[in-house]
Amino acid sequence: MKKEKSVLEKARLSYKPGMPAILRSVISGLKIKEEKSGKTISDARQIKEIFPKTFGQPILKLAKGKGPKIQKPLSVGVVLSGGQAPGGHNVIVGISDGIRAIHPKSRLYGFKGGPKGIFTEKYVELDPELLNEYRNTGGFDMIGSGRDKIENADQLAACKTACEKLQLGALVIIGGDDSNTNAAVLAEYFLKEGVKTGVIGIPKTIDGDLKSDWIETSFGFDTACKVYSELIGNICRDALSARKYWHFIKLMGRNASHVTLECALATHPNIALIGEEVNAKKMTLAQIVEEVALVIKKRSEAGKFFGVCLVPEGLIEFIPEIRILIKELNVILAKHKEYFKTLKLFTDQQEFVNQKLSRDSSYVFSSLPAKIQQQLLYDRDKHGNVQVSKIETENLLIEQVRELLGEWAAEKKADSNIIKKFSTQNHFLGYEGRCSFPSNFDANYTYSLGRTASILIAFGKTGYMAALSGLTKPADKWQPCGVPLTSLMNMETRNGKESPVIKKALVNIKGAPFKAFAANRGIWEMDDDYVFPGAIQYFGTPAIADITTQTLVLERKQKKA
Ligand code: FBP
Repeated sequence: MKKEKSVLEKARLSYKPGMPAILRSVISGLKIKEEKSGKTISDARQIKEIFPKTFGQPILKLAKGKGPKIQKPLSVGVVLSGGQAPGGHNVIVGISDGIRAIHPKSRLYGFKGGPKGIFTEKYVELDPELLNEYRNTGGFDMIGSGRDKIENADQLAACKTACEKLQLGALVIIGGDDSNTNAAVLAEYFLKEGVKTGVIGIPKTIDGDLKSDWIETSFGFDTACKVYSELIGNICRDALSARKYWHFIKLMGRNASHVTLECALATHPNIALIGEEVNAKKMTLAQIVEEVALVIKKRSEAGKFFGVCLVPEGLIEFIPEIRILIKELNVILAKHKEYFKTLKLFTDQQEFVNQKLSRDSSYVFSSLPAKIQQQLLYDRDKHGNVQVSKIETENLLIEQVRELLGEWAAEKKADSNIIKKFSTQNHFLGYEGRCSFPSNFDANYTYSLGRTASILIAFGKTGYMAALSGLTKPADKWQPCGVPLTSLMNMETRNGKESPVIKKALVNIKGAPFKAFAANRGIWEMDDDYVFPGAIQYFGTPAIADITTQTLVLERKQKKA
């Protein structure tokens, strides 16, 4: 049965994504320039030891020149990994169009349900007709996604079998930092084993924390921030109209606070907490609570019993005492995984971890509300991360702020209205933004990433991430590149052991986006200077429909200066 399509979906299917002019050239008219050696971020010695074959590869830039004559069709596999991000389908469509432009008989296979699809050999052939149904759409439903890791010997060997059976010339892994770490591991393993499949990564995550000098942004960040900013703007206007609620809005972004920062720049809330600043200032939970309560007090003294406070979901891990607690819990839960599973009652779990935690952490743990304690004990994801989207940080803040305001009122440090009129609404904006139709920026970016990957594949590259630079320019001026995956890596403790991983790019508090925020937040605290971005525009003047994030614009400006 044919599925009903919305009016917008039908219109988006025929949108022609913008792409770098050079990607329109035939492959025989293209060459790859090697720019400079892609060094690792840090821990070069260990990374080189672990990745002897892919370490130290150069940065690649696509240029016009005499290119290869591809006589044989390409055979490529693709997998979506991790959380959804707008534009995933367009990457796949871009790869398909790209490899078919190189050779019309090329074939594309989609592994289903994430990396597990590779090692369990669950795949589907993606023909152009099927792909036409997904052009410029949101979601990952074409082939699904998953958070499985490709790390142990059996999984690596099973990937080898799958790729060899399908005679894949390349495998494209569309994912975040963890998934691209897997891509680096697989590329190295395939070279070591003499497998002919190259591995190419694509930078995906709404969190915006997979970036470097060469990877200007991850796809999905632009759209997700625009969706959240629209909703935050609407909430600001509601707060301003009703003048009776404080809205606490938790925003996705497992670690970094890029999403919160971008949404703050786009909407001017009264308060926006930035995890990286909390970390730099080594703020305790009590200090954060006091900072928020002071703004509420100042506004109430001006007769404003309403406001909007943005809370990044990763905040909790930036609070030094809680970060230490989480680290200890991660080790305890990894070490005693099987035993912990047998503890069915929360009180037993509480008692068990309290015995194992250090004295300080046990104190911090016990001082948290039971609900938060419970949420901190939820299963880690497949990469050993605490699932911050399940921790109700916004409610923790509301509870603790309410308590402090109550104390101030009781001690006559504040008018009693401060507590009487403290009425709150809590929100969590996360999943709402991950499967939206990609903005024009993301539709163009993802399609171009897919096309870039197809060129890297045709040139037989492996261990690279497809990238585009110059993203604040119109799409036809973007520069396609290849960035060595190992150049993005450092050593970190994961599941209690030192491992090579792609380093997360956190908010730089010396960077231009944070500085722009810090310069204005004092004004936004008291003045109701809210901005209402409205819904994403997919058609119309490029000045409205094609704009990208302030984060990208400010960062690029800073880089040029
Ligand atoms: P990726 O890093 O895989 O892109 O996922 C990011 C994210 O959307 C986070 O913002 C969020 O904390 C997490 O996924 C939620 O995970 P899940 O989809 O498993 O609930």
